[in-house]
This record gives sequence, C-alpha cells and structure tokens, in this order.
Amino acid sequence: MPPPQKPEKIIIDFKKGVIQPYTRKKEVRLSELKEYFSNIEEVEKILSKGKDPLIYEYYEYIHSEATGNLNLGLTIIYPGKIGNEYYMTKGHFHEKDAAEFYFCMKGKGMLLMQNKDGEVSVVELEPGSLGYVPPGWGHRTINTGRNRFVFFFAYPSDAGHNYMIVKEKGFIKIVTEKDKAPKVVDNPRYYKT
Ligand code: S6P
Ligand code: ZN
Repeated sequence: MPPPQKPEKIIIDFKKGVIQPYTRKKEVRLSELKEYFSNIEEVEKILSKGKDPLIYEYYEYIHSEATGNLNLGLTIIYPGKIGNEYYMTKGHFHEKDAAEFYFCMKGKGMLLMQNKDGEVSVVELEPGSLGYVPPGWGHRTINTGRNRFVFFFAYPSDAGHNYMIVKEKGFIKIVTEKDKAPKVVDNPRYYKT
C-alpha cells in the first residue's frame, strides 16, 4: 500500500505563467511538430534556415496514477503562424475515458475537439473562461492572438496519452488566419481510414 497522500497547496503564478511545484517542464519546438502543421514545405523551409522556434511549453505537476489523482499543469503557447496556420499544441486523445479542463489565464485561443465519430467542436477561450473536454474527445489548443496564450489544465492522472491518431491523420479541422481573423477550416491533409 502506498503511504497516504497529504493535502497540498499549488501556486499558480499568473504574471510569470508558471505553477509551483511542478515535476516536469517540456518545451516543444517546431522540429518536433513536423507532422502536425499542414504546410510541411513551410516547416522544412524554416528548419533549413537553421531556425527552430519554440512553439509551446508546459509545466506539469504529475501525481501517482494509482490513486484516483489529478495531474495539474500550465501551458504557454507562443504567438505565431506556420504559413497561415496558428501555433498550436500537438493534440491527443486520452487512452482512458478521461475528461480534462482548460482554464484560460492570458491571451486568447481555441480549444479544438473531435470525437471518434468525426464530430468536431470548437470552444473559444479568453481570460476567465474554461473549456471542458468530455471523455473520448481528442483535444488541441491554438493561439489565435498576438500575445502568449496561457491556460491551466487538470485531468485524471491515469488518463494516458495517445498522440498517434493525430500524428497520422491530423485533426479534421485546422485553424488558419484569413483576412486577419482566425477561421476554422477543413484540414486538407486529413484522411479517413
Ligand atoms: C495533458 C494536457 C496538457 C497538454 C499540453 C500540451 O492531457 O492536455 O498537458 O499535454 O497542453 O499538449 P500536447 O497535445 O502536446 O500534449
Ligand atoms: Zn489531454
């Protein structure tokens, strides 16, 4: 039997965009996102110039998977675009039927979701709003603003992450800029198996 856990206090620093404590920090640069942006030529062009911009980073406080815990964290997506597609996270499905929420602290963006029946949902996020991902829905976040998009998240510690579905097929929709405004459009690279 694991020792009983103790209650904890977590500090969310709204100014710096960090949580304390955290057990893991991950930085995701463009080179790790080659298969995720729809304009692969543009990705290659940027990388070939020796550039590898930081697209997003997250701080995560991971608890034991065994005891009905929650993992807590904070993600920062930087502003920018690859071609006309906004900077975004990879996106994933949870291995188990596990929900998640995203509470927006700074900036603005979108929470793009789809389920395994091909239904799509988009929740726009601005400071003070919370996007709820129901169990079974794949999820990706996109920075559609000009500043950092910062949000706090929580999900069951035993949820697990499946990135393969998104890596291989993409999301059904992508978020691009048209006439200086974000538009949710069909992903030309999405295919159904
Ligand atoms: C985990 C949760 C977040 C994301 C983070 C980066 O379930 O959704 O921690 O991991 O926002 O996104 P991604 O798709 O690269 O894991
Ligand atoms: Zn998740």
